[in-house]
Amino acid sequence: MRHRLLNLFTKRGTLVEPEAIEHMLSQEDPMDFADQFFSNLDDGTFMVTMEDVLRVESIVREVAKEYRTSKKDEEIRPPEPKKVAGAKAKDFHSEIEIKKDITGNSTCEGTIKDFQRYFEHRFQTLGNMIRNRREMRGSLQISKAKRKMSEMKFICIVNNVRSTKGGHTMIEVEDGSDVVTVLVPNTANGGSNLVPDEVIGVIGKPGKNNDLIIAERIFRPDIPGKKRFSGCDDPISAAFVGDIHVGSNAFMQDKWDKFMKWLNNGDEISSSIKYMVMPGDMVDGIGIYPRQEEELLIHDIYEQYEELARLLEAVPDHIRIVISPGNHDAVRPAEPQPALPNNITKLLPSEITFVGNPSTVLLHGVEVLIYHGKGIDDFISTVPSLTYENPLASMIEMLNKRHVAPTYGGKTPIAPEKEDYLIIDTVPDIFVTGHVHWVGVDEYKGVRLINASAWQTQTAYQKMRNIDPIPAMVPIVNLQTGRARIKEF
Ligand code: D5M
Ligand code: FE
Ligand code: ZN
Repeated sequence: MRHRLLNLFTKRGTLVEPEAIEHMLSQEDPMDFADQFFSNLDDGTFMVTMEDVLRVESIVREVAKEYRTSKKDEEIRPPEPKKVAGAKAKDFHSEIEIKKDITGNSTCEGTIKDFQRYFEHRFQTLGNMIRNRREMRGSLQISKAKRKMSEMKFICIVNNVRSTKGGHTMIEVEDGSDVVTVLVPNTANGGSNLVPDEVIGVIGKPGKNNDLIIAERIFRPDIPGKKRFSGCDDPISAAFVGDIHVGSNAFMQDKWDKFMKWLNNGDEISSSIKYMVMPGDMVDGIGIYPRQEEELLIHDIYEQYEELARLLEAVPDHIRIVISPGNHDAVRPAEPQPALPNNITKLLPSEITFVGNPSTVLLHGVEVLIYHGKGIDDFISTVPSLTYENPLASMIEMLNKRHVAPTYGGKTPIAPEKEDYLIIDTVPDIFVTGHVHWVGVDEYKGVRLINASAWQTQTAYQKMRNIDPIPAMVPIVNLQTGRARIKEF
């Protein structure tokens, strides 16, 4: 049976993850399952993953369910009119499911053992993703690869990165078996944008001595193929509202009021909004940067959140709010950050869903990866081609490396939890960040990328650092179609 199944994939020229094959084999009728699977799979899928199988399986199940219920209904009563034309977000129930979140699962004490376990988990998880790439088949441990006289492949974690005078890159890497230096010529495929502590695959050949390897290709876990947007059935949308910075004297009250007015007596778009996702920096906080007190209007952290509560009361009741914290919020700065604590959330409207940073939530079944975006600061300071002018390019790097903040000891403080919650282990439909006070929407391999603007004008501190914000903008994504737009206030 396994053979027949594998043959099907070979005929289509598609690769398949071992896990996905096992799952198919566990079905009642694997060949029938495979037929249904292929008829629901995007053309051009290069590598079939477990995720693809589960996604198609759920589509098939939904269709079957719909077919069954519609059959039954016809016998009893005429079909109901479809709720689409003129339907508003308030006509639909909200469906929020938290898929991944550190909140309540934090165990780390920061011991040496914690660090070992943390990096071990990162290396295993991302290493397995890379191992599944056809090109990386036949990977060896570094200790064995070092002894090869011809082409070799291995999977490793990058210890450090430096540029050579000739414009090439020299990295030191390890995999638990050994450490080796790899020269990455500027012509090597995938060789740019290397950062410390990321997990990569290397294809290379021996250099002049056993302790140097010359890379020909560098592999990243990336997103194999293209994600199909798993749109919901209802004609609703989600708005992304970042970096409010309540308490700052640069908070834009007038623009916020304009936004609330539009939400309350709005047009077709505003009345389609069912969810408001808020990726951090809800308040300005206290003592976050030097001489911040000179730029504060509210000097008490609790009063800042009380003022936030007043602002959020203007949001129509049928809109469900999801809040995750940022580096200005009242929770530990080390990532993953747990959700805001009780003494803060009790000040805020009770229907809000509080999650950690980063976290993955399903809104009406649409998978949203929420990350404040502190990791963008590290990407920009370590990779020359990445800038604050286009932070979406840094988000693409995160998806490529399947990690939101790989570099330990940079600008982003990281807590070594048992598992690496900063890994992007499943491919989201929407990936949202804030932090850089910029706005934009884009798409990478089927994933909607959003940067969620801010509600703070340029502060004196930002002026000094040459940060020019694009505030008072609201990206909105239609959760049925995936279409994104930006509303300006
Ligand atoms: O971030 C506001 C802006 O400041 C945003 O564009 C990122 C930038 N920023 C914040 N921290 C740093 C560091 N450490 N280096 C460089 N740029 C930074 P906010 O989090 O609202 O203060
Ligand atoms: Fe901010
Ligand atoms: Zn921030």
